[in-house]
Amino acid sequence: MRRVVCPGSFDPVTNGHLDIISRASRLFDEVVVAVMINKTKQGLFSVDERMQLLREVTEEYGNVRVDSWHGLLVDFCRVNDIPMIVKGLRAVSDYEYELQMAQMNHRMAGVETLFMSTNPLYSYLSSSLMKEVVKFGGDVSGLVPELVHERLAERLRPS
Ligand code: COD
Repeated sequence: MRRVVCPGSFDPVTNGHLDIISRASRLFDEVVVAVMINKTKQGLFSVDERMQLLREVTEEYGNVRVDSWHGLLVDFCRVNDIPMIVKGLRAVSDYEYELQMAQMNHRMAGVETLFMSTNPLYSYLSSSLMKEVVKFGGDVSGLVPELVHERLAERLRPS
């Protein structure tokens, strides 16, 4: 079975993330979306909430599983028998850090990283930008799944 992991914080999932996950789901037998837990960073959504949102918006793909992990991504790969990481590259600014992580992950465990170029429709999206825009009353419809849009509005603009 050809299995890959799409790791991230997903606080919350955006259409940029989803574009990469859906394209990976067409190329591989199983895509595991891993919510990586960073205990030093307080997220807007809890890890369970992020996982639930991811499950609901990826359900239609049929071969996507959502999990979480605290620690090194390569250890998650080892435990789950995953040889490859799939990442989206938005811009040159992503490249340097992503290359560093890809090389370190290969050095530590022989895990490969596949970079997919971002859909230009979503190349400027990040979870932080979505949170900031919603917080100050802006509209992010079409940039995040509708369900995420609703949850962001509930959380950041409570009436
Ligand atoms: N278009 C396409 N792809 C996108 C977009 C977009 N608009 N936005 C994000 N992505 C992709 C990118 O590939 C990105 O890497 C991934 O989605 C996740 O994005 P975020 O913002 O949710 O998550 P990050 O960048 O905070 O995630 C970083 C990781 C958690 C993946 C990384 O820090 C990690 O692997 N940590 C685990 C600990 C570890 O192993 N550290 C050592 C690394 S060598």
